[in-house]
Amino acid sequence: MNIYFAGSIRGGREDAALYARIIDFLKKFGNVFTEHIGDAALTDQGDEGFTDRQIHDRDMDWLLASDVIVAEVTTVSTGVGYEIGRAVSLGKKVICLYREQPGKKLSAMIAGCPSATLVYYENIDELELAISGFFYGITKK
Ligand code: 6IA
Repeated sequence: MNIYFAGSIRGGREDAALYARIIDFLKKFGNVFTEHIGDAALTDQGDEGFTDRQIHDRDMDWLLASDVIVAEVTTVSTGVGYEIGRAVSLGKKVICLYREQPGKKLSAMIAGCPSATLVYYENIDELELAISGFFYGITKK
């Protein structure tokens, strides 16, 4: 099972430590292409030594090679939204993870997308349970 984890980079790195925990957990279920997204050293300003075009093309190759896209969508990110849209149109299995924020609402384009599974969670235990349930559901089919 190849897994693409999507989380905010230029949208803001407030949840980087949480991404790292999710990525660690996802490794129980398969190979995670995008481990760098949990890297605390990756800021919203760095460039990793790649051009934007190289980043885009590499990520699209990984997305194409993935069976499942897991997106943490609490921090608003144009790139994550784009990846979800591309994944849905490629017919990939998509799960979006969202922590409710006071005074903020998840984009209707994600909350209203019938092709993506949406999980609202409050803590890591709920998150891990939901991820396990999702993978159990797709592997027993
Ligand atoms: O719009 P955002 O930057 O928040 O988009 C984040 C999403 O786009 C992530 O899920 C990644 O898969 C992808 N992405 C965006 N930038 C990068 C990147 N380095 N490396 C890998 N994936 C990326 C760019 C470093 C940046 C700080 C300039």
